[in-house]
Amino acid sequence: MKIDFVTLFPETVLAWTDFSILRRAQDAGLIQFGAVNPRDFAKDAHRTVDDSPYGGGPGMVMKPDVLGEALDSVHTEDSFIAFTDPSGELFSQRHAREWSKKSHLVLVCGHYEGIDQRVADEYADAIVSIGDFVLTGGELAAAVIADAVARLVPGVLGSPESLDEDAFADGLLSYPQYTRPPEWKGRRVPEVLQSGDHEAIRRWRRKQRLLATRARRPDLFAKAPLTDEDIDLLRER
Ligand code: JFT
Repeated sequence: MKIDFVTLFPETVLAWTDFSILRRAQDAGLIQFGAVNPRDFAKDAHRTVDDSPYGGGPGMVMKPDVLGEALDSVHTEDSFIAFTDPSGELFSQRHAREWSKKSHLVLVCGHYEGIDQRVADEYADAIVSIGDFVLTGGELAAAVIADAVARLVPGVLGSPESLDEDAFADGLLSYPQYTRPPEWKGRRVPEVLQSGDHEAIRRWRRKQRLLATRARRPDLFAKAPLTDEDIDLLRER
């Protein structure tokens, strides 16, 4: 799989894909990241990429001609082109799962007040926001999306079992994790995790996931399909 960013700040965005797990995934040939800079497609000596908005208002808007040429240089028939935008639909684990199956993902990061609407009208397969808060540009949002997608590409994570217990894998939050030492600042690791009783551990973890989801994310809990065992676990004291 290849993920290309269209961004005025290619080094900044690629810094987030070039360490740790995603660095190893690239070295192993599982995934490639690239970036094209719209400024390289500017037509004037000042390499202008933005202009003032029609109709007036604050700030600058990214020019469609320059951004269009940048996109034409990177996309193919097989590309899936996603724009980050604070007005986009909310990006979720469902998008991450779907997009991890694409052969070529192009993530368009705008800056300033935004991008001329005609660029998305012409090219966008999806327009997404990473959350209900406001950033200065699309770069951080695109890096977040690339990270969420790339870790789902087969082989990128060492063991595929670790995906099953991700928050959201089955609509529940994750259980709490502990490692040595068994006591720290007077706080003890739950006894059951040191018991070696794998069935008891499985039940404890499932219960923790149910309780955490009910307490912190009632929206997810309301949608979660509960088994008979789940009902029993929630009835226990
Ligand atoms: C912000 C963004 C996302 C996402 C793309 C582009 C320009 C700056 C801006 C800020 C406020 C209003 C434009 C972007 C985001 C998010 C994404 C751009 N800006 N208009 N902010 N917050 N969750 N995804 Cl292009």
